[in-house]
Amino acid sequence: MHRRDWLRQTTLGASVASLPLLGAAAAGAAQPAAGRQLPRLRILDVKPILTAPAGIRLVVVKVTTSEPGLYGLGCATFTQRPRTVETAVERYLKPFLVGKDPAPIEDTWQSMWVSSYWRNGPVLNNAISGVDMALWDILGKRTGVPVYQLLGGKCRAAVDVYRHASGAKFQDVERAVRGFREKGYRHVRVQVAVPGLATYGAGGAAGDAKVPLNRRIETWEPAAYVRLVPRLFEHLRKQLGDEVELLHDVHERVPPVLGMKLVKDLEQFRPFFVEDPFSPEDIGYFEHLRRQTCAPLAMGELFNNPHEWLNLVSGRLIDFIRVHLSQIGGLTPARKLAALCEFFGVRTAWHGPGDVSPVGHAANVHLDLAIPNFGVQEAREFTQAEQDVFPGCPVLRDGYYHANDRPGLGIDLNEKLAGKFPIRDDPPFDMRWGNVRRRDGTIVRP
Ligand code: GCO
Ligand code: MG
Repeated sequence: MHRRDWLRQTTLGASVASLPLLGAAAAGAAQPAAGRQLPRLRILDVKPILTAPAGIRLVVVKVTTSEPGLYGLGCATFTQRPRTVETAVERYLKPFLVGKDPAPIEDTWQSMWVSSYWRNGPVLNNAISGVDMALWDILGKRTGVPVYQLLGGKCRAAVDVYRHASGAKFQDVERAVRGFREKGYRHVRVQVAVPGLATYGAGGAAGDAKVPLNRRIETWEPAAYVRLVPRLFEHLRKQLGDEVELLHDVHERVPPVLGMKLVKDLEQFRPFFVEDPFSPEDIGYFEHLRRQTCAPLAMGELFNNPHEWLNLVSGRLIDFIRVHLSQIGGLTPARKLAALCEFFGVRTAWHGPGDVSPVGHAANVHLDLAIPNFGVQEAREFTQAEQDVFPGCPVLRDGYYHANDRPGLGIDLNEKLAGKFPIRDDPPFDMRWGNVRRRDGTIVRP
């Protein structure tokens, strides 16, 4: 075949599957036995399902195929803007995907990603993630293997996790850590409230309940917090010793230079990692911090765009990548991010609190099992209602998340029951995030 004919044929946009193998076929060479081809299926439906069995607004996507009973589930949870993701899936991805083959996952990801021209944002990435994870779930079910097997198989038997301990006083946090130790946990995140201030992860002074939610101010001041947290760690190391791994989340709530000071002051207490000392907008500070401390640094739950992690990872400026899988577009980009991190000594600690659906937690666990550079996984105990709505949730035992080794992601969805836990639209989201202010009224990054 002439090169010109080949180019004309390819540039005329023949679909991927119809491109002939160049040369070998033309040359009539003996063909190696073709691999077992998956029979061609069609995507029949792409449906966003919004539910809140634990009172947290969750979004999952169900992709149904032309094979009766064969469908996949994916997490698309952007809990602060769930209805926007619902619209992105329902009005844009569904008409774009119905009729297409669910098998070419990477090609489908790439075409969804560029289909909006503008890309790498939280709403569209979550919508894409819902479909992407569902396609991996379908492929696992079709091939009869768990998704971790499709990703290269297990590198470990189970996934080491961390839980959240918090309190108003040091003794409260200490008691909570002891509780987790007794249950077999080795890693515990510790947060303490700053008296009189609304403190991330530890409650503290809430806003005035008489004021309408959208104008209810929560007050925060960074200096008191930056003085208090090292004293918390000192107390915990004295009372609990060195065995327990202690983590802390600064949650980007302090001016960058105070974030640097806090990390340096915590170094002597051997934190497992200190998370989000800076906001994504201030990642330029990491190279300064890195030169001054070897306290392990974790970053990434707020990332949507590869530009946010490329320099941090390739510059070895962080030790743990914390992205929220659906906020970057799902399992397909996350497995590549994990591979990139491997080459720069960065380990994973995927985002895993309540606003990741149980399907998202299952995807986290499958990826955690299959990558050599796994660090730790943020975990939570699923409520009974969540376990009923999502049969097959990852199981917590002895401080580990365990996958159930069923085909696909191993998790299902009881749609009827999910309907019994509709998300709240009034208010449409947790408005605290935009209402945290300094005493002088200055808005604070939450
Ligand atoms: C964490 C996070 C969460 C976020 C929440 C936002 O480390 O788990 O910081 O607590 O604040 O996911 O909706
Ligand atoms: Mg965090």
